[in-house]
Amino acid sequence: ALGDIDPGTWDKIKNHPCFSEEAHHYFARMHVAVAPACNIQCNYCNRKYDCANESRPGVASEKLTPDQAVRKVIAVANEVPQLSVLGIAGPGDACYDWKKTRATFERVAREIPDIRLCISTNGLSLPDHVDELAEMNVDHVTITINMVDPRVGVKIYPWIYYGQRRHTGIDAARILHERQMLGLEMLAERGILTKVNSVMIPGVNDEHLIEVNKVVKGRGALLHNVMPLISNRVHGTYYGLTGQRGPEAFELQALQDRLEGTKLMRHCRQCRADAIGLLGDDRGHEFTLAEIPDGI
Ligand code: CLF
Ligand code: SF4
Repeated sequence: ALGDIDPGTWDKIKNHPCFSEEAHHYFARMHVAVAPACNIQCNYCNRKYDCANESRPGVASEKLTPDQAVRKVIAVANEVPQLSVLGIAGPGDACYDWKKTRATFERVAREIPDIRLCISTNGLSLPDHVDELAEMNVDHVTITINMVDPRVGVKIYPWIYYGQRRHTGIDAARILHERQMLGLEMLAERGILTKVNSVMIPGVNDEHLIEVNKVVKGRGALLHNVMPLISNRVHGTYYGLTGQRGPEAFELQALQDRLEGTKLMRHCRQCRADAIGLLGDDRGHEFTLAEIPDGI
């Protein structure tokens, strides 16, 4: 499936478990939850999981300072030989909570120069930091793009915070869309590999994701990962977008089969913002801060 990927790109993805399906059997990623703040509101968010920007009720992540994160990355690198990628994927937005993201990447790169750096963002603040990402050798970026039409966006995003104030309605969705498109183009210009994650929300953006797929391909995205909205019933109500159900597996697959633009990622495990290990084999519980010695 990756036959038409050029050798330079292949070299960058061959040990990234999300960007290469082959790699996910052999290479591990870890997330550090250093970025709790977010600048938009997704109707489905509960800040427990990310990359995904998806919603799955669960146990809260341990939020780390950059120093704690560096200690944790070193401890994990010593225990998990397959570790190849450090990702920052929330639990808020890694580009909005930029100081902590930047400090973490800089310190980790100093300690472990060969680890690949990866970031996941909603895209609103991304254009402000693309040059710094390039300087820090962050070569994998994921943007969560759920629409390319603000009329769809208004059903997903009640507000955004941008330019020192809150925007709502069509205005909010339009600004977010423009910033996401600008971010995509800036990454492509700099040769930073970009994946688009989309949350499939039945009745809201399911058909529309066909258009999203075409548009993001046109703007240089390497991969498109369509994930199901996870909408568990909690206390009798669905936890999704305004009580929205998630898609059935067959609905997700039927949509994926219709996407003909950019290449699809189909092995996503919708990781927690503090996941560690091979995809689908989360070892995060083995590395709580309490168990990491101060001295390292
Ligand atoms: Fe993490 Fe995301 Fe980087 Fe991967 S996860 S920041 S690109 S290193 Fe991967 Fe997890 Fe799916 Fe994300 S399986 S939720 S796509
Ligand atoms: Fe939640 Fe992520 Fe949306 Fe921010 S971008 S509101 S953290 S799902």
